Amino acid sequence: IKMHTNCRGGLYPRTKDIYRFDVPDDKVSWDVEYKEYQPVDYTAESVLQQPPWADPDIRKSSEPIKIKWNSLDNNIDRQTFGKKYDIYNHVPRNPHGRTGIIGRGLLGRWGPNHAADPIITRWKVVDGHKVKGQDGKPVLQFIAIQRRDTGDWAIPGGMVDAGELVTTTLQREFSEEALNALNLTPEKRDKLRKCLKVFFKNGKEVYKGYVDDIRNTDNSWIETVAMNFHDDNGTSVANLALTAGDDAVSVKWLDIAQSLKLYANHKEFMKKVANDLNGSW
Ligand code: RP5
Ligand code: MG
Ligand code: MG
Repeated sequence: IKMHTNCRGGLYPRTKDIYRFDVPDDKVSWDVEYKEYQPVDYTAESVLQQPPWADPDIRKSSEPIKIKWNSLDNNIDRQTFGKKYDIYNHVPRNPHGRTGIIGRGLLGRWGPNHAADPIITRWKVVDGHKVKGQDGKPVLQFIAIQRRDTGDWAIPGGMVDAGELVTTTLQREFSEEALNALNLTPEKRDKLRKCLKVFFKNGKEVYKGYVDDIRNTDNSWIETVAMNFHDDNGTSVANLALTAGDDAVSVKWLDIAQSLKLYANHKEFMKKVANDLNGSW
């Protein structure tokens, strides 16, 4: 298991005074004893108010709440892409180790919080010619958004709603964040959905698993399915007018290269895409 780094140390996102308990590299694994470990307990107010995307606070409830861990719990997918997670003190334990914080932080679900990441690519073309990178291979570009919460450039991904198909999440999040679909009239949104449907049919899986996200805690973490949708001849999605929407403040085509700096472990996904399409890295 690859060690997480983004969800360790420092101030927890969107708080002023919630600091993670320090977890040095050699104390990340639960298999290693860490006697001094005293993680802070934090769950954001927005989560405690229990919106539809959040679980109840099982540790504080008077009557027992039945949650089907490691399975499809009615509409909520509590399965992990990794090995089954353990339950300690009635709550799931992050399979990637300590984070210095217990509770759910900004995440709604105990255990895995499922997301989907649509990676839309095209070849970089200038004056009708494919641009080549230093390695002599053609340069790829992907549609990136700038996140409102951290300012980082990222894939326009989002959370899978309860009962939602991942294929739906991929297209919906892309439309909301990169095309500002939430600001369209219902008729126009419907038209857009039908147009995109064809393009979103041919996806290739790039990654499936744990995300090293700054919001992860000892009890809640993000897992994602990243899919690549490639416009090889630049005739469809490559020509879309991009407008940032929802939790994105900017959107643009970004060159895929080793020098990229992206949110969470999204750069890892880009390397895989460049490799799969034989593009420059
Ligand atoms: C990342 O956060 C995932 O890879 C996905 O891109 C995103 C989902 O969270 P929101 O964009 O909904 O905040 O961990
Ligand atoms: Mg979103
Ligand atoms: Mg998002």
